[in-house]
Amino acid sequence: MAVIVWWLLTVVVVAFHSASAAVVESTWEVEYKYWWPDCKEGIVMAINGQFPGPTIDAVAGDTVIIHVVNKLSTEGVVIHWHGIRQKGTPWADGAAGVTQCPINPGETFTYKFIVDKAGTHFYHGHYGMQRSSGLYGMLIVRSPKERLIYDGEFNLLLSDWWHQSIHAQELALSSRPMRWIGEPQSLLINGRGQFNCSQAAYFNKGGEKDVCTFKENDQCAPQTLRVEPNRVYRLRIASTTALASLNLAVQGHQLVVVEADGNYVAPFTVNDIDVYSGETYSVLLKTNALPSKKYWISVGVRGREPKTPQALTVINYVDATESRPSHPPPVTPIWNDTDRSKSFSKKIFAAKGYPKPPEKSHDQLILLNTQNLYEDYTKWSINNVSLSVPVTPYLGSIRYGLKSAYDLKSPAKKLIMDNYDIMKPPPNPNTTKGSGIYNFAFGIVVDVILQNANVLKGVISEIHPWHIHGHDFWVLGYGEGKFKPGIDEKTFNLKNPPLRNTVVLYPFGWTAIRFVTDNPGVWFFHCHIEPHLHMGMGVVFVEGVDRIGKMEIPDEALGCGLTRKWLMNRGRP
Ligand SMILES: [Cu+2]
Repeated sequence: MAVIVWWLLTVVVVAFHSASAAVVESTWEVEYKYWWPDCKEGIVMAINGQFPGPTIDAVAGDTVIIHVVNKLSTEGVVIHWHGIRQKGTPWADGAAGVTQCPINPGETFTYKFIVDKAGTHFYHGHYGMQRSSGLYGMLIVRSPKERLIYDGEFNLLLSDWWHQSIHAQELALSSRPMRWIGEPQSLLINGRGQFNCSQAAYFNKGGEKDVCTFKENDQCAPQTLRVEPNRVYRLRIASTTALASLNLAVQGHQLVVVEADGNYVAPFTVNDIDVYSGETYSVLLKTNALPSKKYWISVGVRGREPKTPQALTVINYVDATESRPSHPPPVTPIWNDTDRSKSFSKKIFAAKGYPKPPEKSHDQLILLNTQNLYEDYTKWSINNVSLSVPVTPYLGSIRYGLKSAYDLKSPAKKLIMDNYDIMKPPPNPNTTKGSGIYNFAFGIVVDVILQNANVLKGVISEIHPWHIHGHDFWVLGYGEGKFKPGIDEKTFNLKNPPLRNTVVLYPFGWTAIRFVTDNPGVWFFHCHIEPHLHMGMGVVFVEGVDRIGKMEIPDEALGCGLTRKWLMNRGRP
């Protein structure tokens, strides 16, 4: 009987896979290259000589195989597939120190994983601050049965750019006292921006003299998006910024938001869209404006006082007779209008047909986000633990039971909140360092309440977009001030909360999410602002320790730290 069941299962699985699944395979050489991302020479981390890296275009169910060759002469590298859940392949998640060792210079590591679900995603470096050096690209997973109807599509990968190298930035942030890296010099759309000049200078006080002088083939020249009138285009938007929260608007056009972080949402129409680092959106744009004109796409900074000019590119109707848009670009909504941002976040609901979250959770974490000092170094802490990622990847130390590889002690599940005033600087600024590990049994429902607070000095609370690896979570709600356990749970949206992998934590407020621990592995959960993560703003979720203990993890993922030693001796003392 058991044999027959096994045989039936095999037939079903094989039939399912052979119907559509393909293999998308490439070899990528990662190396530094001189580039002109914003019309000024800089150094980018390029893939196969391209910046941004190549777009992965796959269909749900496909297997993606990427052989990453590290051609950086003196540093390791990894690549994280942002939004891909890595079911059954946690070692392919590409988070250095969490799921694998950095790939050594000259060596190759093969990422092999199934893209199980359609969506707009991206990939990026996840070692030190390498994302900020330009190691990123789009990752599109198509649905074999797309439910949206549109005539064409464009990818808009948004990033921010500094003229200072990431090594100088890392040193600045890790110095005592900390030296702040400042706001980015430029914003980039698909790796292209303009420093010190404006495409829209005709409308500025400076007039013609501030006009950009790039030539069509320059690396900083914006792509113009050529569209036909009266069609529907899907804009796939992803933000991989290191710091900036963004707002995107298309002049003269409304946007219908249809997808967030790889999940369809109930469609709603807006004039502009907020995008935080780590988020992706699809919006539908109907080309129903006057076809004789050209229109700006503008991207500007929100949430921090902007010191970086808007990034601009142009929508070009095929019949346009203008040489350039005849009106100035849309003005980015004022940076500190947080209510406007919140009202946008609160418009996002799951599309029809998405699973509702479980009614109740088995476990709850309340994670207090604070800025602190550790021996006078500036740090970010979660429940008074600033994350310090160990040399040996957690996934390996847990697989092989190497308990000395990391700090086994979990941070508190909730910090005593009663006497902590989130509206004021911490009374005791000092924090501790640790591995930030929370252990969960397989198959339970976990709520996480992210609680924001005031920073070290002044009356300031920053925006933190939190991103989870290995999962989507339901966004159950946002609130002002301090979360009230036992009371605020009653406000949770359990009817149609959106499924996402990144969610924003607003200043002086809280954000609640729920997820199911259905993916054995070790999953990073962290602020997607690169300097904040560098300064310890993250935790690590371990799911199903017993199942991790039985995994066949490729040795190549673990050739460092105590796992290297273990593998050399295969556990013999
Ligand atoms: Cu942050």
